[in-house]
Amino acid sequence: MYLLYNWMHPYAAYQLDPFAGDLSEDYVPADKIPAHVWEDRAKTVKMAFLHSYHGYERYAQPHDEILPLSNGYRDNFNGWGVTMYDSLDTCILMGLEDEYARSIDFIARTNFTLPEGQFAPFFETVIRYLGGLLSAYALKEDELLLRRADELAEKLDFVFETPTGLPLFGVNPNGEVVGPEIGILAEIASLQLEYTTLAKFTGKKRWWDRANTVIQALNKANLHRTGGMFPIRWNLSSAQPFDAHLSVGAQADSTHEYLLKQYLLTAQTDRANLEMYLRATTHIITNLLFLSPKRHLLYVTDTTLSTVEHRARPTHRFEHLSCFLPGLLALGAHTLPLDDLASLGIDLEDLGNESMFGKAGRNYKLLAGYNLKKLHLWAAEGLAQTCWLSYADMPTGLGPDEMTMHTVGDDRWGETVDGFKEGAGYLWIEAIDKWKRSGARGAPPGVGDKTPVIYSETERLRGTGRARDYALKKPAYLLRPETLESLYLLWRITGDSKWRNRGWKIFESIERHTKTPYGYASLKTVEVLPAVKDDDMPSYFLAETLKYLYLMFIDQDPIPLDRWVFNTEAHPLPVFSWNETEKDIFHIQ
Ligand code: DMJ
Repeated sequence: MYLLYNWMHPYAAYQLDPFAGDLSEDYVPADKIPAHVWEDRAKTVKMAFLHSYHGYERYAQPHDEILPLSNGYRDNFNGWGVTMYDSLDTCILMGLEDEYARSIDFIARTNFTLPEGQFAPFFETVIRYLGGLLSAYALKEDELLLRRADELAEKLDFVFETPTGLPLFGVNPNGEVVGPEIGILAEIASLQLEYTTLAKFTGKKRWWDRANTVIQALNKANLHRTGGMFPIRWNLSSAQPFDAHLSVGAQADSTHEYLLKQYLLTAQTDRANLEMYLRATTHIITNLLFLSPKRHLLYVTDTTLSTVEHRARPTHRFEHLSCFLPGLLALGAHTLPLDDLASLGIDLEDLGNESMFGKAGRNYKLLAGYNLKKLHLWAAEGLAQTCWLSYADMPTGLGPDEMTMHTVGDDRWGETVDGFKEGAGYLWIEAIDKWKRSGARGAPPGVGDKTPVIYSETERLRGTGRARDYALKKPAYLLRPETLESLYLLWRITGDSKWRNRGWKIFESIERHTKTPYGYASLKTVEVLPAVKDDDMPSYFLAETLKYLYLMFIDQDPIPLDRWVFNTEAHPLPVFSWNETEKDIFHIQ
């Protein structure tokens, strides 16, 4: 046992794991760490979960979230106890029977109503409540959970009463709805996994129809201006894009994520989703990935289309939310025959030719000449490396919510840039092309380990540090899961234990800097020691952050990636087996 805890008082006596080393190097190579140490690490994460869940139960239940500094509570997601619903499957996976049993009592009594004039946000309610119930049902087969999931979907169903079937922002279970005519991508189209699973479990085809209507409408829209990728804003009356703002971060992320995952959930039969995923990733890889000038950090940013010049401009923002992308790309590279799309009858060039997407069509041709499996995996590793460094570069060991990446000059996308010389900003795909042509071997630019850069206090105070290649735009640490989610997937997929060890280092920083007597708290900034806490512990910390950590450290994998698909709130849902019931409900081409 390498960790010393005072179990009676979980806030006290935390001692560093001697195998972890410091943040800058793999002190003890991760694969030399004995299995029993990983077991102990998993147990420590379980203790962290219990600490925060007990704090919630004691001071906040049946409200939504605990305020971990003041031991107060808040009702920010309908007031039905979102932390409880979001934590159900984590309790099951960790074997916490008592906690699970106590929450079931509450769940049986939730009435899913709201006072007049208040509205449940459709997206958040689906990913947290519905996703939580369905996942717990899949793991535990307790009929109550499915009944409640079905009831909840009935109460939300009014949101679909739009001319196109794209959902409105919010709903009161009494039938009132609310929301602008222009909807947000992540909010209107991150329902496929939950509604498909609900249809499968209940045998009600209408739930599948709800989700399929949405994604088919998006699939038929005119995506000429965005090269086949879905932009953020959509007109709910016409089901056409309202802007050409492209992102994998806030307001967009989970819709792109669900394209691959819906294909996997349906046992690789929902081909329309696979094609949409290939279009999205082709555009992301050729247009949204950049390298920073000095350290060659690979990052993904968002682009807007200038109405005057009709050219896409990168913002060079890099959001923590986007750090799910490396994990998704790795999952795609692991599960799809990306190096042999012909075996699926798919030709990348045909998926996005110039007649469909104008100039952007050329990118499909360009990527068709690559080994896509390798390319996606390189992108995954390079992006995960940058996400990890955004933690390792900080004195707290925790990553900021948003960075602005340094660039040199006005390096607009699509312009040819000039090689690898120091200071040249360039698009990643151009750098890879040059790397390929030069006959170089090994990992391409942006992929591979790099040394963390921690600024001195003087550099921080004077703002003189340039070596990191980025500035902090939103310095807060919000206990988010995305980086750990990607480290977890990369560990499971590549088997390289450096990802697992980095997960542990992040956990140590969480433990050291965010723990309070009642739970764990977000930080106002990742750059200042001693860390300054905020009175906030989002439910996703229990649903996602701690779950991915736990799954990363346990030896047996209870959620194999070929049998389960995680929804965007980390609730695992089972892949189809195509039994008779499933065949009756779904007619997927
Ligand atoms: C989670 O609620 C989900 O992962 C969502 O898709 C986006 N962000 C938060 C956590 O950061």
